[in-house]
Amino acid sequence: MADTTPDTTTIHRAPIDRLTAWYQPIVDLNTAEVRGFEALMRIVEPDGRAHSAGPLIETLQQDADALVAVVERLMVCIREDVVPVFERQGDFYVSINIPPSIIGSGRLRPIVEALDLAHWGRRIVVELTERQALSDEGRAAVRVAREAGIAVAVDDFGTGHSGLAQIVGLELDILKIDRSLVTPALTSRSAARLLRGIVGLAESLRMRTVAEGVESIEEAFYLRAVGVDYGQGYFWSKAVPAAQMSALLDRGFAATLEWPAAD
Ligand code: G
Ligand code: MN
Repeated sequence: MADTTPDTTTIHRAPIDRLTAWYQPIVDLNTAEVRGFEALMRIVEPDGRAHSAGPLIETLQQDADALVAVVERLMVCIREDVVPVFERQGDFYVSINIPPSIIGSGRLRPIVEALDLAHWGRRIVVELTERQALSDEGRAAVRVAREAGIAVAVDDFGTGHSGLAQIVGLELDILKIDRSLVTPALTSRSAARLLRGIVGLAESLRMRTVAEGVESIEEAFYLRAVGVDYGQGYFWSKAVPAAQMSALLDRGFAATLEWPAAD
């Protein structure tokens, strides 16, 4: 009798091949220049509509080979979309979200080498969530990434219910402050103190700060005033297709440095 067991590799491969990276700008709060992009996976329909790849990737969590295929797809996008822009323009980076299990198990490095990305290491930043960074797997991933010359960012900082002391113990480059710490800081004195404390902590650890989920000019001005370095969020831009990256780098967001005049 013929074996009718579905081949899970082909089941998973088809949607993975339709994944593509879109890029959300990370903006210098002082100059309004674009300093980086976070690559976010999207599924683009034939009619051009794009939706998040989050739910698909969620279903693959237990399937290491499928996750590696997603990471491979992401790195191919980086190679095609971002390296030509790296070659043309200095001083910006791309950040990527990769499961720490894939990094720690040594399966990232061969992909990076096959795509000749190793020498761009300092301009490729791996984001690990606070929770991931503090797990055993996460610590191993931080070590492997740093050995490969890749920078590391803590994502969603403030949501991990973790000990600060442990974050301090890891050598990290960038602290991404979660939106849940940003929004209340404009209206609550204690939340504002907490935010200022985090900025001071990052400064003393020589970590750059990125505020996530910035949606209004009030938030952008406040974050600049308390010394946060960079911001990311709908206030400036959603993730855009690769073709728009160069224009954003050239143009920046200078208009957003001015408080709108009352009319
Ligand atoms: O935590 P992480 O950096 O992975 O989050 C990226 C996600 O945040 C993306 O799915 C993106 O669509 C979403 N996002 C980006 N900017 C904003 C914003 O300004 N507000 C909110 N609520 N979500 C945002
Ligand atoms: Mn992220």
